[in-house]
Amino acid sequence: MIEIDARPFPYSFDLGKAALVIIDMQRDFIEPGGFGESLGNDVALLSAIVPACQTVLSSWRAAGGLVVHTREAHQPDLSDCPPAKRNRGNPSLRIGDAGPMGRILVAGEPGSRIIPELAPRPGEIEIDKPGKGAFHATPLHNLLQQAGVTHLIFMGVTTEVCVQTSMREANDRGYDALLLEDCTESYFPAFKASAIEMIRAQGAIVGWTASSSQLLSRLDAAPARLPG
Ligand code: C5J
Repeated sequence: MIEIDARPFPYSFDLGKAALVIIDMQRDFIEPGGFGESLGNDVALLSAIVPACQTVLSSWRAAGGLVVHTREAHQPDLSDCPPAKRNRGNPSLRIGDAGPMGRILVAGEPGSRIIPELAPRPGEIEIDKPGKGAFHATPLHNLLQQAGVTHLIFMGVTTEVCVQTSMREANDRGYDALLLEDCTESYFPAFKASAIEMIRAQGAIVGWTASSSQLLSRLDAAPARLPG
């Protein structure tokens, strides 16, 4: 059992029943010249977390933990993108339109790929999700149940949109979820701060938060888990 000095109180998990969930670290949100930047966002805020995410991913893999990567990506025919989603946001650059890195938020397009620094490896779970939450209209819950997972450790972007939504969905499905504060970011720093407060308020109503160093110090001391 690994115990982390998290907030609002310690978070304990068994590595064999936990997964590291990396939300939407895709080129269109993180890289200069992508969709996020074309909307006027400062993507440097988001790319600043990449080294911390890499360190956690590398240690998690070395410890033998399960990894889940998500992408916010729709089918090419947009059959999984309801008008309520497509018609909002930026009216001049909508989901499915040609963007700077291919069709925006469409599966398989260059902009929808995970950034190379965090590229998925064979055996890791990859989820294309049509919603903000990682569980909505995806096989994620079934896959985690089959693997006996009870605890989820979250990283990724953006804190108040897809990360927080996924953590709320996880809580509703019975998972204990922890967010690594320095491994998540928003285009709006005040929204990140508020989301973190909301997650851990009222006795971890959504989940726990901690720094990556708090996880790493425990993970590096834990015996590596053998696959299978
Ligand atoms: C994510 C978004 N991934 N902000 N999407 O948070 O639209």
